[in-house]
Amino acid sequence: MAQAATVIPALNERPIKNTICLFDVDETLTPARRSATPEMLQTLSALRHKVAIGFVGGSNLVKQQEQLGAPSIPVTSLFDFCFAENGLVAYRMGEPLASHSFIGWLGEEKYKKLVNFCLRWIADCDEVPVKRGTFVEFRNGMVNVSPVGRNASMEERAQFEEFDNKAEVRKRMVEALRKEFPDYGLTFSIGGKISFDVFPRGWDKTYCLQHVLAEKERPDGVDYKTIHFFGDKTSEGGNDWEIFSDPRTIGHSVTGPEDTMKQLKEVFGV
Ligand code: M1P
Repeated sequence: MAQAATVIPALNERPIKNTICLFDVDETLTPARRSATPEMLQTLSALRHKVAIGFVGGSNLVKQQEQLGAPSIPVTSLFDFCFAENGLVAYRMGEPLASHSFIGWLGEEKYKKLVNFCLRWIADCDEVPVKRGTFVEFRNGMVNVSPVGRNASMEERAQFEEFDNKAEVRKRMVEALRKEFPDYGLTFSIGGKISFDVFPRGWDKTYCLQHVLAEKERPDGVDYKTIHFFGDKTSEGGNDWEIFSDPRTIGHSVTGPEDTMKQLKEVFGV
């Protein structure tokens, strides 16, 4: 993919005009928290010769670099558009775009109350099988909250996921947060396996579309009239739902990376 990236056509010279494909990351391009396969990277490279491509993930760019890039290959060189944290952190052709911050939007006082409530709730929740570290991960565009902690190992992640499928700790915690902070204007989104994301209403994955649609304002910019989105959490309540069902996109629901490749072959012949 890195070699092919050096010869890709300019955005306004891609053979299939005015078209972009956006992808969720976990369980769409890669298994959750794991790396993309060489086959997937090859498919994306072939696709990039036909249309513009981008990813839009809830995680931060560091994790997307680990999953999609390589030590010597920046992920920002592999996609035309990289939208980390739902597009709150955005790169276009390797260059950063303007970003907005969660803390700037919410303010320190409200943020402190929110975090204190989360930490108390987790401390009082005895049923979680094990607790590790980093129960609240502060990101630029959101906060990620995990009752087991983001330091959990792969095995502990799987254990928590199985436990939470029955216990619904995250679901109950989100209900408690909604009740406690009804006037904060926040969305709570259970998109992964051990955590949930907290961000201002509207800062879901549709946030990234403003960057895509702003392309036409650039000199020689492309007016993206066809925006495909591929994701696995496309049912209502999933963190792909809003962008999947947005009238500006054509949504594709996938069951995993293999299915994404299958659908790309059907639609684009790559
Ligand atoms: O991309 C989906 C989610 O992936 C992670 O969730 P978890 O660690 O719970 O599986 C997080 O990075 C989360 O922010 C993200 O939405």
